[in-house]
Amino acid sequence: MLDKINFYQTGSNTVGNRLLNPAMRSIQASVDRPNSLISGHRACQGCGEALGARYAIDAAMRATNGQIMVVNATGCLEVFSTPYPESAWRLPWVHSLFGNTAAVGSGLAAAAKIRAMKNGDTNVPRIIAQGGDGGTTDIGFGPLSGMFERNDDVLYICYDNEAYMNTGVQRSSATPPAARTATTQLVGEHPGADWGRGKSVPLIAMAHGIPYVATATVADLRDLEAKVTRAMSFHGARYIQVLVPCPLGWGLKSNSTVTVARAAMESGFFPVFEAEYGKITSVRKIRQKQPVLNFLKMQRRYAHLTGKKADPNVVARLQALCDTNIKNFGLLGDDEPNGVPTAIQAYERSNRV
Ligand SMILES: Cc1ncc(C[n+]2csc(CCOP(=O)(O)OP(=O)(O)O)c2C)c(N)n1
Ligand code: SF4
Ligand SMILES: [Mg+2]
Repeated sequence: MLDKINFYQTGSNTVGNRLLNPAMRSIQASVDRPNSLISGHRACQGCGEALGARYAIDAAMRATNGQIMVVNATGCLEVFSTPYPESAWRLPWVHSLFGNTAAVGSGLAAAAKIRAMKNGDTNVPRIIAQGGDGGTTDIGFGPLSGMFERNDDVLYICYDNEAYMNTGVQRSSATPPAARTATTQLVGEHPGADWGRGKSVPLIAMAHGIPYVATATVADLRDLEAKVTRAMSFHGARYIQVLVPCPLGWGLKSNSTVTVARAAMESGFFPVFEAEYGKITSVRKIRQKQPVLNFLKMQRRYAHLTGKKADPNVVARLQALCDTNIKNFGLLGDDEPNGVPTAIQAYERSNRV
């Protein structure tokens, strides 16, 4: 008897899957894809930020019929894509300072609206502001909170690689505990980044009550595309934080960017969810639960936790953070979020001696 042929790809959401119904295909599977961020830029091989930005901005272009203007904070994304006088962007794109991206986005949104009103034009360009975690969670945080509070019509995308990569891997308020960076060395009682510090900007964004907040990773690019598309269906302030592993800063093999992002998601290290007007509306469930050790083992920034001299208590502490995320966000099975999820930092702070 002949073996049954299984077209495994037919029902999968594999990026580039041309066997799917056209309406369900990734924009990258289409010959008409906008190619907003074109090849030839100078990102490192395997850069998660380049991958995330390409998918996010192409999805926004599709959702708005190409009516997008982008403001970009200083950081790797700006430096590798736009070494003056060249640029790999193929859409209207403005370089801002490191800390004022959200403010420039707010100004552009107001200008676009007024210009359209004056001209009787109904086709108002939509604005996206984007930057790294340092530019977003630290230096640009004030303008970002202002943009949220005024409900300015801007989608802000933070590409979170958990440190200031462009200037040599310094710690940001998105750097997770125990990670080695240039400014959190392996010294003292608790080597690497401090415990009980940092902040969750997605949860802070939710507390502003803005129309849309989401997290995503480059391990699920269809999910990222869907979230950007959903974000563009709202007016007002919106925020998406995308986990984008950085081979250089995390000490990864350049072909493991997606694998490590998946481990972050499947261990509960980086909870993936979306929220509307301050309430969680969906959670991307863990499909194949992984221990946090899988995530740690792939990265040299965590080599001190996986070698012979590793302290198992530190790994257990990181596992406890993941378990707290799993519980708080309801990441497993039919579990519901546990009331208003709290940041993992709250767990650590409340357990401090
Ligand atoms: C006011 C100011 N301070 C410092 C810098 C130097 N600087 C440029 S990019 C950067 C780090 C960017 O980190 P992040 O926002 O996380 O983006 P990444 O490079 O990691 O993608 C720093 C510190 C600057 N350009 N402006
Ligand atoms: S340092 Fe990291 S974020 Fe910057 S271009 Fe290289 S891989 Fe991308
Ligand atoms: Mg960064």
